[in-house]
Amino acid sequence: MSSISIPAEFTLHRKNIYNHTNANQWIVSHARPYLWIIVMIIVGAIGNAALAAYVPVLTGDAFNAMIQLPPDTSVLLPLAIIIGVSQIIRGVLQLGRNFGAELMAQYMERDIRDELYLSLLGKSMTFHNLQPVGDTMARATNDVREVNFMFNPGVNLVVGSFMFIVMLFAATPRYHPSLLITPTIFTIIYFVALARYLKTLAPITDEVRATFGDMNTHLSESLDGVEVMKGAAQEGAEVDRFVSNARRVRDSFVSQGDLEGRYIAMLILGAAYAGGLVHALLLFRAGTIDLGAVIAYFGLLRLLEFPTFTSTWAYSQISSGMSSARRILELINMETRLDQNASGLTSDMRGEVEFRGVSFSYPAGEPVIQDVSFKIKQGQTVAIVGQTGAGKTSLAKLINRTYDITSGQVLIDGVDVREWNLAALRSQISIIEQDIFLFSRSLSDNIAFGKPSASKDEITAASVASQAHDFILEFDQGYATVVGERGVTLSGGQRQRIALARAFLTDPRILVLDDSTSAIDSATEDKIQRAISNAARGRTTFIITHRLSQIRWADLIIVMRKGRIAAIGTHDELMKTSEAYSRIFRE
Ligand code: M5T
Ligand code: MG
Repeated sequence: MSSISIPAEFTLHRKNIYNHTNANQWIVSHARPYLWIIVMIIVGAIGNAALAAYVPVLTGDAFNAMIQLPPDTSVLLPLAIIIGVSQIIRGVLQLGRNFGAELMAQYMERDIRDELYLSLLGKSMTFHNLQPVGDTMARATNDVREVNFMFNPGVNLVVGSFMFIVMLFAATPRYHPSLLITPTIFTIIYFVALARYLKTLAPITDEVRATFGDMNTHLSESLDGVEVMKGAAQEGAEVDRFVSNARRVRDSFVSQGDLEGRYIAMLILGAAYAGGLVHALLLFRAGTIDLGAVIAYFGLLRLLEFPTFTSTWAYSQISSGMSSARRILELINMETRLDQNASGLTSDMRGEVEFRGVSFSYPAGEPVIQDVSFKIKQGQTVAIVGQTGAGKTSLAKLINRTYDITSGQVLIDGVDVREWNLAALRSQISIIEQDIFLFSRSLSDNIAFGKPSASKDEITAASVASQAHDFILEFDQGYATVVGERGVTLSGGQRQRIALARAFLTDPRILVLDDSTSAIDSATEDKIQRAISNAARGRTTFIITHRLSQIRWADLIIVMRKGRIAAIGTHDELMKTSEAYSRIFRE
């Protein structure tokens, strides 16, 4: 149970992170810190069951006292008091058992959710690009919940009701050892039936959890793409797809219910009552036991009701919980290609970038970057141009190891990026993405995202430099305006300036600006232009752009075509040598 790092970009130093591939062991490891609660549950369950068995025993004694001649009524009051007091104590123990189980279930839910969340944050972009968000959400919410239910009511009732069987076995020999026959036969059939039931149940609960994940995937995708869907008037078709997914979830739930319904435990309970009573009466007729014993024994047999009743659904709760645990663990253990290289280089960057024969392809895809080589000095500004799909964005993402290259070398300050400590590498490189994501938090929080400790003045200064200050003040709430609330969404140009403000704050040595947005009015264009040249000052800057005004000023221009460098040089050189480049400017 040591805290071993799970395969992740960032080593997550936390307790409660386990290195397991087996879901049973994983759950046990998670339960181990709460041993004291388990003890509490077991003590509560034993006490509760023992006191439940005490009632029929006392009833039998009372009965015997009453039928003797003359009846001995003096024992009745003390017996009544003992029963009353014992049942109050039983209530307390039951409370302890239920409370312990609930506590445990909630602790487990929290720990597992923490572990899952941390592991998700630690995974590479390759993982996140391939893993559907809806399915991940289903695992992080519903499946984690199922693990909670597995402990309460699942394990709680299983432990509680098992103790009832134990107490039946403990109390019965008091009357006659042969009376154990019925409980023994019952228990054997009960566990055999249970084992078969659980075996058929496991694939069905797996199916229930999986179809639920699929439904969620579809739901989250259609909500993400709701604009596209409405634009194409495809609501009808999407609803149909959703309904068919929902039907599959329903079908799998129904087959689970069907199986639960056919479980024979209730039937064998009836048989046990009948068999046990006949047996006791035979012993009575033979004079082996007295009438009080018959009454007490029949009362004791009724202890089987609790395990029978709970077994129809408490075990399927555990089965669901284990299916969910397997799904969560599967997600946690999904491999990520990057490693954080904790012992790698952590020094301050100067910002020299070199590509040496770099090729790259997305997993199971065609190469999107092929044999790219170039070298950039510290502080230079580089423009990357080329048609859509030429690989500009992909190229930029190789610099901070969002993706790892397939072959060749990317060097920063002469050191292969894979030799750098990943956190050091990424914290000194800022990539402003093509579509800029803003969190549903205040504008100042969004700006300070990479540097939460930034003071108000720093945030304002960064916004002024990135030309965002003016439009931010136009909002009623200014910097406190929450994005995504009350209709506040930002335009592409505004988002870009927020992102630039972020970059000013973190002050990276290398800045990559993926600015493929084209049409912007000239006033804004001018502002963004000014913001960008502010940002480029004093650091190595890559600008991916279609804007001629930006290209012209670059120290170096890389023209990409189909993943390769079609031309490279300064504006003046390329105007002379590159037909493709000069054509851009003639159009
Ligand atoms: C280059 C493919 C894409 C294109 C090529 C992001 C991404 C891209 N691709 C994938 O297969 N998987 C991915 O996750 O790679 O794409 P790009 O680098 O995004 O091109 P670009 O930035 O030059 O284009 P644009 O439109 O942003 O100017 O074949 O299918
Ligand atoms: Mg792009």
